[in-house]
Amino acid sequence: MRKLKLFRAIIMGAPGSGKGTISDRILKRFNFKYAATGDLLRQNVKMKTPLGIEADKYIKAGQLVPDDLIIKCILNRVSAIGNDSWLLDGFPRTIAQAEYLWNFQPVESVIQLSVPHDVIIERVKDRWVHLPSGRVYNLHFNKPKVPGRDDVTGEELVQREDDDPETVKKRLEVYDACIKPMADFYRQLGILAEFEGRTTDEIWPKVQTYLEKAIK
Ligand code: G5P
Ligand code: MG
Repeated sequence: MRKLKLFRAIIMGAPGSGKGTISDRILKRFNFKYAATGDLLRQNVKMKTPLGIEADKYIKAGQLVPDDLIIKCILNRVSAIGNDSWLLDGFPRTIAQAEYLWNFQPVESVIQLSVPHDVIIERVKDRWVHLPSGRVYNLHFNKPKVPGRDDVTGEELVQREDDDPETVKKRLEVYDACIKPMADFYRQLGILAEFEGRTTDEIWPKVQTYLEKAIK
C-alpha cells in the first residue's frame, strides 16, 4: 500500500462508467479513505432513514437527489474522515455541489472517466451489488466466485432498482446535462484529469500512472 501525502480526489463519470470499479483498484494500491454517495444513499434507503425515504423517490426516477440533502450527507462523512486522504465517488454531481465542496475543502485532483453510452447500457444489465459494502460485480467482467453471493461476506447480491434500461437512459441524460459545467469548473482550476476508454482494463493503467505521479 502506497503511503500518501495528504491528497483529496474526486472520481466522476457517467452512470456505469466504472467509478466504483476503478475506485476499488485505487483503494487496493493507495491509502485513501473512500465515500460513495450512491452507496451511502442506498444504505439509507435500505434502513428507511428519513434521508433514505426522501432520496428513494429521486433514485427510482433516475433523478438527482436535491443538493441540500446530499451536501449535508457527504460533508458529515468528509468531516468524519478528518485529516486523511480521501476519494469521493459520485459527489459532486452539480455545479452547486462542486462549488460547495471547494469552499469547504479544496481537492487536489478530479479523475473523469469517459466511456461510450452504448458500452454502459450493455454492462449495467449484468451488474450485481453487495449493498452493505457497495462492492460491484458483473456477470461478464468480474463475476462473483459463488453466483449471487458477495466474495468477502458470502451475503446475497442484488440488482439495483435504478438499473432497468429506462432508468439508466434517464440517468445518462441527467449526467450529460450536468457534466460540462462541472468539468469546466475543475479544468479552470487546473485539476481535471480525463481518461477515455471502453473497458476498465484499458482505463485503469492510465489512472494508476497518473496517480503515482500526482501524489509524489
Ligand atoms: P451512484 O450510485 O453514484 P451512478 O449512476 O453515478 O450511481 P454507478 O451506476 O454506480 O454510477 P459506476 O460506479 O460508475 O456506476 O460503475 P461501476 O458500478 O463501477 O460499473 C458498472 C458495471 O460495469 C459493474 O457491473 C461493473 O462490474 C461493470 N464493469 C466495469 N468495468 C467493466 C468492463 O471493463 N467491462 C465490463 N463488461 N463490465 C465492466 O448514484 C445513484 C443515484 O444516487 C443519487 C442519484 O439519484 C443517482 O442516480 N445520487 C446523487 N444525487 C445527487 N447528487 C449526488 N452527488 C448524488 N450521488 C448519488
Ligand atoms: Mg458506483
